[in-house]
Amino acid sequence: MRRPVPRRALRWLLLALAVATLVACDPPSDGEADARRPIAVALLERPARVGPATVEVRPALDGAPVSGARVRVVGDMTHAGMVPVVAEAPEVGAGVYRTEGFAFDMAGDWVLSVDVTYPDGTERAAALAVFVGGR
Ligand SMILES: [Cu+2]
Repeated sequence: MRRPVPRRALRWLLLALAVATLVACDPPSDGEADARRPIAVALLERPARVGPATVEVRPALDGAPVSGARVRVVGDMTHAGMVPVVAEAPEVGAGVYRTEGFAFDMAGDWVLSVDVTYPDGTERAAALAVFVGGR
């Protein structure tokens, strides 16, 4: 006589199927690159020097500039023991965002991490490596 499949095994099978479905349908998770939503990041002052700096961010969606996003820039040095520099970047023109109050406080290698929250709530990130010279 055939043994019935235990209820517990069935439950696990359903759970595994549900997880597999979620993974298959998952859009890129927050912070991942997304071909539909490229984010251009530029440092306006070149060469980069210790002191105030302006980071310009231009998020796009399907080739069009995006207004009404929230943009935040975090500057980190590539060595340990530094406090990150954090600045909000308000929109200064249609789809153009610039940091306010951002400054490099030490010469060396920096990475600018940009977090963009699109008006639809989607979060994406971009990064720019910058060498900062002394004053
Ligand atoms: Cu440093």
